[in-house]
Amino acid sequence: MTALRRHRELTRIWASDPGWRRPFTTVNHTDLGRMFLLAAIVFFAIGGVLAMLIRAQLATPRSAFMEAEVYNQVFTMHGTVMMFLFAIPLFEGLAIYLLPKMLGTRDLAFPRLTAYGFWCYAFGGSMLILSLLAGVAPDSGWFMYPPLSSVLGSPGINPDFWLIGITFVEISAIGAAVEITVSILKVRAPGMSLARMPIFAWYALVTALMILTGFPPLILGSILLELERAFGLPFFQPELGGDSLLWQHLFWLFGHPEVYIIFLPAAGAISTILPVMARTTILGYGWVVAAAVALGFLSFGLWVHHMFTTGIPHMGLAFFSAASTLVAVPTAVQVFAWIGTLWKGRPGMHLPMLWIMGFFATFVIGGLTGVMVAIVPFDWQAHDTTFIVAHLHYVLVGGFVFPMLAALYYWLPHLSGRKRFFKLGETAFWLIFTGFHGTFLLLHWSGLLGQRRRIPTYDAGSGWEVINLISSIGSFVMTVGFALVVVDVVANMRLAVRGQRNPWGAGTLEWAMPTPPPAYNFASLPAVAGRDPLVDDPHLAVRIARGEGFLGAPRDGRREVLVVDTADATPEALLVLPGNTALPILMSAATGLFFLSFLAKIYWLAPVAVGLVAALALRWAWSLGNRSDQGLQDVGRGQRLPLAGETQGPPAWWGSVFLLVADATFFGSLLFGYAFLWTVAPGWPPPRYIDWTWTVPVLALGGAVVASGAIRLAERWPGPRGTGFALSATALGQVSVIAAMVLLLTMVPAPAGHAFGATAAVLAGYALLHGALALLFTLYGLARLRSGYLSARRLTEVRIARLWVDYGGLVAVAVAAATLAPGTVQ
Ligand code: HEM
Ligand SMILES: [Cu+2]
Repeated sequence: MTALRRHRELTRIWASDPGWRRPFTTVNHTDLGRMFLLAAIVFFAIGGVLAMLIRAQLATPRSAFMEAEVYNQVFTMHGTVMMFLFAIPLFEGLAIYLLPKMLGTRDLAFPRLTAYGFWCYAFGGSMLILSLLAGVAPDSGWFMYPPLSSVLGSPGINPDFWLIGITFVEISAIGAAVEITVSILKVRAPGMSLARMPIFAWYALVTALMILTGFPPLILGSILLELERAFGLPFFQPELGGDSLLWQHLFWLFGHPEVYIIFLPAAGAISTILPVMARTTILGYGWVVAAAVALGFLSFGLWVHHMFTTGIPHMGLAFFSAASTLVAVPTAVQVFAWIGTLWKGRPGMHLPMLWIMGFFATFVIGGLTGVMVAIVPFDWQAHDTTFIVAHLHYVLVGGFVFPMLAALYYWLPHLSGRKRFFKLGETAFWLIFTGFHGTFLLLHWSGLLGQRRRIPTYDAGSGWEVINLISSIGSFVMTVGFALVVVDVVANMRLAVRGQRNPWGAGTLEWAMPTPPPAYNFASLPAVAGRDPLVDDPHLAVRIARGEGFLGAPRDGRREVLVVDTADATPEALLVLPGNTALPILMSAATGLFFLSFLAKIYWLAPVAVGLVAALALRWAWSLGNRSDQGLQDVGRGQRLPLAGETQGPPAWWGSVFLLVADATFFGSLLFGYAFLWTVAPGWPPPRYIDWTWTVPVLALGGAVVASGAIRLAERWPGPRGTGFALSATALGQVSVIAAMVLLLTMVPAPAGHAFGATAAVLAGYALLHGALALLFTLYGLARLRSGYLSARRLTEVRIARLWVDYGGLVAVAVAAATLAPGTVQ
């Protein structure tokens, strides 16, 4: 087959639908990555306009530009938009666009999930922006502390938009994180062992795992606060056994890791770009990876440093203060690796490099003020002043926006296929860089002079006037710079001349394809033998196009990629990916309907929406798999592999595993909250606990044991009838678990009366939901068996069901123990 015919054939297979349908039905990671990036940039512009409004208001004392109520909405939405709708999605977009290309493959593991995540993000984000346009935007600060955000402090609908909209958006973050994790671990080019992985993939992996364990506490907190606001369950009300500090713990359990979730991708971009700019390889690859992993772990032990002023015991203060300063160590390892890389290379001052220099200058200051506020007595002074505003922008803008601008200019030739011609970028750099420091440097000082953050105005004669005027002028200069970047990028995307492939002389695989990239990325998948395949073999791109790699012979219109062993990347299986479909956008619309029903308090709509989602999910899942064993398939280079669905651990199974990791973190946070209230909150013990009964634990434990045992039997494939029998037994066990949880729910004392009843109800509800899910998975397995989709080799559905059955049983038993224990101890 000639290279041209191969190109045509693969394009026909992988291309998105033509015309207006393209964005709505595409499941292609290049398209969706671009859509994510574009949406994130639009939200950045919105957040930027809000920032300009803030600076306009604060430019002069006694300003009448905005009323206090409006100001509250504006700064809350600025923080919210920047953190949730810009920073995280920009990482997701970059990872979705880049990862398959860097990993030497054609798409991510779950293309339809990518699309579903995008639409959840787009719909949820639009909900928040609509609230702003309607003048009812959230106004209690981006971290939504109750009681300010509870019904007492905010009786209006404003906080509901935040709680519901952000939860909707976070679905997309969890989805993307599962996708990114599984793709990095299982869908790479053959031969790309973990130690040969591009460094960006390591950072993306750590970030994705942090999203999986960092976001669930926030989702839990949002659900609890929304339950309190809508139905009066008093999780955060001290008079009724709640505690508003519980929110702060849950929020910062998410919020501090969030800072690293934002910083790590930026560091990943730097570790990728810097060596190329310095015409060398990164110094201490292993150390840098270890530092990234260490940062990931450490950042979960630090959340309390956002709560130094809330009356934490002294031992706790000392511990969290020490741990917070400890973070400087892995950060320093990274910074020294970068400096060493510059040292051993021959750095060229291209525009991406200029941005990296800007990052260094800014981020180091942010890191230093970070160490300052990690010291408890200093924080007691600086807390809630503009010192913190300055610190957090040095870290977020210096540590994220600047590196992302470096990334933008580094990968721009890849996105556009053109050579940069309009050099507005350098001017823009200087405007943004000076504008940034003009805006924020002096705010450190005004903070020390006592200017509090979030104040709508201040008096003349406070001594802060000059600083604030300078700051506002600086932000104006910065905005002009950002506008120039947009003009520059658009001009270069549309008008510049075609450029050559791999203009920077990089070694990673994303440059081994024509630019802008074809729908299928690689005409054949390269076999990788080193960390910089393009340096090792300058003719790699040609050989890939000639079909000398794997899967160079397109067949049956199937979208094919390879699944590899996690550690050493030997090929394991052939994975066939789904094609274009509108299912993701429909399912996301149905999910949105569910959230809207709560926002509008039309509760009968919620079960309708759940039904719709379930029906669509069924269609989604049913379309996968085969009704007969396919046996070994030719994958090129003389190798034959089974289909992923005929192996033990296909990507779908791994996807469930990592989804369960997030789910278990959610449950763990719930148990933590329960223990926290029980031991710390005032107003305990409650008027009534649950009386001990044998029925609940016996039904739960018995059902769980039967279900888990039976599904193991089903997995051993005693034949179609035997498996059918075993799955039916599993379902029966599951019914017993569900019955136990329903019974438990009826025994819970009035949830609106005390936080104990409220928490017990949520725990039982959670276990009930997981019992139902496990039952659904089991029944689905039965239906698949009846229709001939299962065989001794094709057991993926049963294996996935087993994960959920085991988890559901475990949760039910834990919930029964946790809710019945206090009454028994008493
Ligand atoms: C682009 C230029 C930016 C400017 C001029 C700017 C300006 C400001 C100002 C003046 C405040 C303080 C509001 C107050 O205390 O009354 C603020 C708050 C904040 N900013 Fe920015 N900002 C910018 C970019 C960003 C970015 C990129 C992020 C995050 C990625 C961010 C995140 C935040 C957060 C989280 C707050 C706290 C909001 C709150 O108090 O609830 N900002 N910003
Ligand atoms: Cu922190």
